Amino acid sequence: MDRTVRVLGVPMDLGADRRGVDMGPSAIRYGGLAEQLDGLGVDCTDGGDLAVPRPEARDPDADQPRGGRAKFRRETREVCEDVRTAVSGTIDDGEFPLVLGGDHSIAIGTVAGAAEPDESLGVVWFDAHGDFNTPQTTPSGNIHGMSLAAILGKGSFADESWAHTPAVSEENVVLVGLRNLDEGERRLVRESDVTAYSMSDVDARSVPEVVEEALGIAADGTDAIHVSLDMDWLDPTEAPGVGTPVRGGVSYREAHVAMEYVAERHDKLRTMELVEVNPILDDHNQTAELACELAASAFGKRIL
Ligand code: NNH
Ligand code: MN
Ligand code: MN
Ligand code: MN
Repeated sequence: MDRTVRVLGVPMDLGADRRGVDMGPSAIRYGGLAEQLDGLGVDCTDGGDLAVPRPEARDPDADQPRGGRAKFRRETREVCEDVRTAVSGTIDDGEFPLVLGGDHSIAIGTVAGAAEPDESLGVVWFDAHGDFNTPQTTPSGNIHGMSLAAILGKGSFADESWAHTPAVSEENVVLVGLRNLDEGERRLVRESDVTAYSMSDVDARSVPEVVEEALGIAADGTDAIHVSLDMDWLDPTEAPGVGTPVRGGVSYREAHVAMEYVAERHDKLRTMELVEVNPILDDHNQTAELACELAASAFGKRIL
């Protein structure tokens, strides 16, 4: 890893029901992120945290899309526009943006910032969930369950230029490790041209095989790739500190192997984010520490 990593914290919890995920960036820093990267010889700077409004001070339904619900849409848009600016500025400075959430709605901003004009961007989305709801299908109104659909311009996101990023085409989007889909988003995933690997696929094959294929699809013909790691991708025994845990996730070692494959693609990797760490629900900061370790694997740490 020759580039300097710039850590960007986004203490965002407007996209999820459970408060606490806003403390994710602090917990990940406290979990030893800079030390892990320094130990690898990766230069690391800290860009600090972006400002996020407090939910109590806002009305979640103030600004709603037609025929649907997306709570705190206006605030999410403002935060994601700031994330976009911070990420694209980091890239312009020749550094590598490592974005810390916060809930997964921030991916809308990360991807918008990662996508240079006239380029194409592949995305690998490691998650128990599809994040493929639209304001029209969502059962919760929470934007963290819609972020990938937003990036792809599904439903009423088609008209929302802050969210829809045409540099990302479905053919180069891959979901890995799915095990919890709402009915409406399930249909959308199946009808779309994204590649989706469920946990059943991972079981039938293996993490190395599936992840290598996923990275290949994201990299195929694209200028760069973005890796989005929702910590609920892991089994809750390894990562209890997440807002919406789902049993049956990948193991500690499988997650590391996956990130080792990500490191093999460093020539193409443009941005990465670690999201959904909720220190209030965590056990002795174990999930945040694991996020740091996984970042180290993604930046080239090897056992031997
Ligand atoms: N699918 C649910 C929703 O739309 C939950 C999404 N929760 C996540 N996604 N953590 O990664 O609200
Ligand atoms: Mn730029
Ligand atoms: Mn997610
Ligand atoms: Mn998830």
